[in-house]
Amino acid sequence: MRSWPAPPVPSLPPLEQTLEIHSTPAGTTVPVTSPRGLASLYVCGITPYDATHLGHANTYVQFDLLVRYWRACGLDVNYVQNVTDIDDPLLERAEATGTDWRELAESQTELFRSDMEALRVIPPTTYMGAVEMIPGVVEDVEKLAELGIAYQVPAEDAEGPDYYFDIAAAEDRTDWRLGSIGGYERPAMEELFPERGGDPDRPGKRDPLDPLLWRARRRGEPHWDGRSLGEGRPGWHIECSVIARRHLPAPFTVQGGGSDLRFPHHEFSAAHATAADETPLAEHYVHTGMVGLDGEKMSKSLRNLVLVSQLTAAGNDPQAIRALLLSHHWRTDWSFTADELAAAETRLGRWKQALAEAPEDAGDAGRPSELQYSLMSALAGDLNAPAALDILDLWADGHFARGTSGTQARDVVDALLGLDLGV
Ligand code: 5CA
Ligand code: ZN
Repeated sequence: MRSWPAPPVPSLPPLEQTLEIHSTPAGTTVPVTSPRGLASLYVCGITPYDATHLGHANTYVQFDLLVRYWRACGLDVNYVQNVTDIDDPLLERAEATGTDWRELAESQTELFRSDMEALRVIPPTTYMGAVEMIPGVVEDVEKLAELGIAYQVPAEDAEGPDYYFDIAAAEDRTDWRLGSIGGYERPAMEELFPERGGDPDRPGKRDPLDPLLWRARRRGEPHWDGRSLGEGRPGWHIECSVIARRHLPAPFTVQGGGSDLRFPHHEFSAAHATAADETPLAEHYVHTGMVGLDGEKMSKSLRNLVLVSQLTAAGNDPQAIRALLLSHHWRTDWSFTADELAAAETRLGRWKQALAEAPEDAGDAGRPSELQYSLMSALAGDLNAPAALDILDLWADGHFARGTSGTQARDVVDALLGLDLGV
């Protein structure tokens, strides 16, 4: 699938740095290593039935920070992102609005692309829709069925059976354990499962938490050839498991998404992968905080969305939106306020002003500037963007004047934080 145009990223003088990041299964901050100069990332993409809200934007801007940091460390970054372009919520919205589901998905994906471009988010190396990956999903579900880790559940309203993942069988035969990725205890998982697309009460399941792998063709629903599985469409978690494993090394470095994906999504994507390949899906699982409005999580179902496109249409500078997002640590939950956006705009203005007044010194361009050292050390410790922005405030107050020229400052702020202070 087509992604979006890449923003220009200035190259910086090489400065090797370490990285520590908070990984959910570890429950703490852990060192991230990238042997052979390669780093690999999968971030769960949108379900395109509504446009980009600030929560989505936050997730992708925060992972953009990771991509930019890795690149500044001289690493090659292989980044994959999916689009869940076939799933229940998309079909329900299409039905409710009398739209063709494909048109809905395409129009909302297009809006997402333009929002990402406006926010100067570096596009993934591979951008892939679930629909494009259906043959791979079929292959993996067939494999899981052969291994005895997937089983059939008869579906009254379909000609063939649905396929479910057998948690107990997977625990028996692999190193994966329920809860080992998302870090939840069983009671919490039982509460979250039905809230996040699960069907605990479906008759015929071996464990109420067993997730759907393949849904048999229903009347009026889109369907694809499933070979021995029969016609149907993919479950949600297997989609990301397959897309990631077909495009990234196993295990890849970081699996990312919002904290709402800790369970069931990342728990089961990882379980499916381990069951199919006997290899963990990823080394680290990184979950961004939830952005809310008036104390509630911003979500399509609650209809309390602040859309990036609305903010920009109302005249807000996308760079101020980006600065607002980065002023919150990626791991914290927070709520949007117009006052904070206005404050971010003022702060951005100060940085631009400082750049316009910064001295030029062409002689030192080949060496890392003082500002580059400081920003990269802030990011090395759990990608601390708020600390990086505080450093920019200090720079604007003249603290790095001797060790950093205007050109160096502009390049380093652009390359690491994705903010172009020159315009
Ligand atoms: N398509 C699936 C992932 S495979 C999905 O969750 N789509 S989504 O459109 O609902 O969300 C897209 C991304 O934004 C996910 O990584 C999700 O965790 C994140 N996200 C959703 N709502 C918020 C929010 N309120 N705050 C922060 N991140 C959010
Ligand atoms: Zn996903």
